[in-house]
Order: sequence, then structure tokens, then C-alpha cells
Amino acid sequence: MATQNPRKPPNPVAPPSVGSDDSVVLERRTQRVKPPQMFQVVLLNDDFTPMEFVVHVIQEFFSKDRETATQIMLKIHLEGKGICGVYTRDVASTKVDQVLQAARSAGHPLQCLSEPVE
Ligand code: TYC
Repeated sequence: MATQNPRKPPNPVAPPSVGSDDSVVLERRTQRVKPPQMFQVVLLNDDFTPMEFVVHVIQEFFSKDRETATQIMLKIHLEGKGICGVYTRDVASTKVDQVLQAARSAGHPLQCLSEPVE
């Protein structure tokens, strides 16, 4: 049995209707697709992970330049946590996995999580 593709977004424009004089009317519909829920990826401070490693992680996985990465790292160091980026659910989850994998491989206890924005 044929089923509708659940990923296909609804068409924002109604099917054209043809008037008695052969004119075609395109009725605009209100957009019904909500933007996706976004997730912020957060790094947590600890007393053991080297600052240089955190800067490297932020550059590598969150595509920040060295100066921005250093600022984010220092904010985390001073305030306890900091946002490294905001992504859709799956991308955020992948970033968390990548950070934790890199930290564990290097023997550091760095913690990373994602949480819904708002
Ligand atoms: N507090 C760590 C230190 O003094 C540095 C650090 C910064 C660790 C940010 C984790 O997410 C972190 N070596």
C-alpha cells in the first residue's frame, strides 16, 4: 500500500483552480512548517583537562578560530560552562559524541552535553 512520505513538507500553495474564464488562481496558504527545535552544545569546566586541549576541541569540532576558541574556553574556565555552538538535534548529538570520544582518547575528563534552546 502506498503511504505518504512523512518527511515531505506540506505544499504552501494550494493546487491551482481554473475559473470559468480559464483564468488560473494560485491561492497562497500560510506556511505550516515550524523551524526545528535547536540544541546548544555545552562544555563543562573541570580541574584536569588542559586549557590547550579545550581550545583545540573548540577549534576542531565547532569551527572557531583560535582567538574565539580561547575566549570560549576562558569563559568556561571562569563561569563553569559555556556554549560552543547551536545545531539541530542530530548534529548537536554528533558534536557531543565527537568531543567525548576525543577527550576519552586523550585521557581527559572533559564533559560535554547538548540541551534544547529556550
Ligand atoms: N579548568 C581547566 C584548567 O584549569 C581548563 C578547562 C577549561 C577545562 C574548560 C575544561 O571545559 C573546560 N586546566
